Amino acid sequence: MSPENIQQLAAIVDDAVMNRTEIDQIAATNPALTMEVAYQIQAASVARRIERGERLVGMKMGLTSRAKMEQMGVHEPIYGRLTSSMILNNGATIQHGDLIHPRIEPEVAFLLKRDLSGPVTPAEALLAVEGVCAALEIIDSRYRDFKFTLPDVVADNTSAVLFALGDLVKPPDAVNLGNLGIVMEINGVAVEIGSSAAILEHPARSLAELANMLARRGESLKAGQIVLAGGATAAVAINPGDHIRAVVDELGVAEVRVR
Ligand code: OOG
Ligand code: MG
Repeated sequence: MSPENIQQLAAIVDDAVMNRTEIDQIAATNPALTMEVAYQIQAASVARRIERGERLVGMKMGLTSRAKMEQMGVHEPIYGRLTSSMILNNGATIQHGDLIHPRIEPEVAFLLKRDLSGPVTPAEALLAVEGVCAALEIIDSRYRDFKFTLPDVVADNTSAVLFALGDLVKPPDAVNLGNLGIVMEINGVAVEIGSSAAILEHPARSLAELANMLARRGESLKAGQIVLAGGATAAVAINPGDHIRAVVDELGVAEVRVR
């Protein structure tokens, strides 16, 4: 695909982000949309956000749990980029009307103290981690009916829109990171129950896989960045009036309210 085409498709997804409008899947009309091209479109669309003054604050993994893969019908981990405009304070209230068809999922986040370049093992990846915390990610695919192919969702920055981190940050070796119970509650009712073990069997594997996928494209993680390891359960649609809490064993709570 030509650089002009990549820029054009990046503008289409970026405009959909800005205008909160649904678009048709781009793979359907662009047979040349390989995964490689999809990551180039993602990078170009996020570059437009950076030009508007946003900062890159980290990266996210997606489709790292069986629950998420089955929900979306897509079966390979992917990554996306997190910018400063996506960060919510823990407990923040968001406006449902500002989003298209938002869903929420409980996650575990890493805060990096060192640069991290693949190839690395999960154990090596953990040495770059300062702390881990509970997180909630709100995803809002720009595609009609939240339906997409793998290259589509990569081009759409893996549906990223907003996320909140819990207040409690612990060193990774201070918690049983490979098997933390996770409950997502909406208005006091447990709607999803899972474990950090669902995230590629251990969240450190997700972090290492991210570094390794980035290395194949000549990129790396940087000290100070946030990494979302991927939803541990299926994502759930949110509605005005909802109060959502991700309660993670040993790591406390990340929460968001919807107006
Ligand atoms: C793609 C984003 C997946 C996760 O944690 O698995 C994701 C989607 O489901 O729309 O963020
Ligand atoms: Mg996610």
